[in-house]
Amino acid sequence: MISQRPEDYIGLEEKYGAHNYHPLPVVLSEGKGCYVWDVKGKRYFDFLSAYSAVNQGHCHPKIVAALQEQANKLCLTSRAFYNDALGPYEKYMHDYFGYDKILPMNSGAEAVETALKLARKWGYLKKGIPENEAIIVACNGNFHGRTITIVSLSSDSEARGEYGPYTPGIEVIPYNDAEALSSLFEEKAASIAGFLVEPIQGEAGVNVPDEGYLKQCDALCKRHNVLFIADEIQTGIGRTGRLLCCDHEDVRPDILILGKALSGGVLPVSAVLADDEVMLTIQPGQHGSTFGGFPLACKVAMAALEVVKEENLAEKAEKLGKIFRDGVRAIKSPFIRQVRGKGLLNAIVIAPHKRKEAWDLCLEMAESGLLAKPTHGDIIRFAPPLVITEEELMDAIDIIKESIKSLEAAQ
Ligand code: IF1
Repeated sequence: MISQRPEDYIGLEEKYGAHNYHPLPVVLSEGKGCYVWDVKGKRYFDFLSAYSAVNQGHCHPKIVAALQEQANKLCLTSRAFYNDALGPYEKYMHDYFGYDKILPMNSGAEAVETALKLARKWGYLKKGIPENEAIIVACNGNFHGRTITIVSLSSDSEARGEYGPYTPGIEVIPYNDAEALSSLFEEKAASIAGFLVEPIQGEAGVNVPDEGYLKQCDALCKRHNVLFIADEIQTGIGRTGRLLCCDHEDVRPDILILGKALSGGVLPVSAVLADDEVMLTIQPGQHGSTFGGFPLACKVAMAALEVVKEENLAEKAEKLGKIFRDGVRAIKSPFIRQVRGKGLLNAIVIAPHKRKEAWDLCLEMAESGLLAKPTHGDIIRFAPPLVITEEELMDAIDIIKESIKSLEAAQ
């Protein structure tokens, strides 16, 4: 179909696709750097970055070249055989992140599931938790993916409703409350294998915990022999101004979960990193995936990580994030209740005004050439590719300001 009518594409999705999303009415057809273009050729700033999977910018030439070169050589062998891409990739990841080993997967949810399986295995084989009694602790407001075990951890009725029966062996505590973790450990540490946490809760609305929270939780985990499991799928790979969000507090997770921008937004790549004591609890035949760590993903991920280093994307996110928050905070409006975030993972909490809400503001900004989407109700996440320039960022802030002012004016 070659059509420049958005409604033609929307109609096809409506008729032939599952209705598991409610997208903004924009039909995209091209992406480059921090920009995307719709089927009519209109250009937008992309301030969602596919939920932080496109940190390196759309269609980064170095990453696309790596994909093209490998795609013409060898795409997939399965793990039934060795190949000449996986070992070098695994060493690259060892050198880059400083863990003994990596278990490569595809989607973020698969990596989270893998981390939970590793934690339970370690709990039984190393910590001596009685079989089938291991507990995983998660936080209220979490988002770790969409599988049945992961939604069993969720406190969001939208994400978990009507998917029961739920996986047992789960405790959920308040986020940003080390005391709650301490009390649970006092009561049940002997059966707890792991504590799973997002260093910043993305979906919950860019919930930034108090300074020191991660450090306190890590210390509690060490004291009670519980694995500290960091889900850095959204906050990792430079997004919050450091390579990993845990780096802001010098916390080294026992299990590190990566995804999204590990791939440069080109194909699904995720990974679980851990040291031998944890990683080697899984023996041959006890876990795997057809595409996990396939040659295409290995080459793409190495290129994606090289770009992060070569273009100093974490440092850029740190600098530009401060400029973004200061710029938006300077917009005086009854719409803006709070501006929060770290690096280039930010959010505006919208106070509904004259019956106009976050969704209306997103439609207004789309009209003016900036794409962002509300997360829960009244919170809009702003997460551009980390390759955005300061000048482009200032232009984007102007669009946000103009959109807010035009909504204020509207009755
Ligand atoms: C959707 C949310 C964001 C994640 C963290 C694991 C995963 C995600 C911290 C799973 C995925 C995506 C999923 C996508 C929308 C988006 C999302 F709104 F769903 F919650 F970013 F906040 N851990 N997040 O953020 O990774 O299996 O998707 O590769 O499901 O609607 P995945």
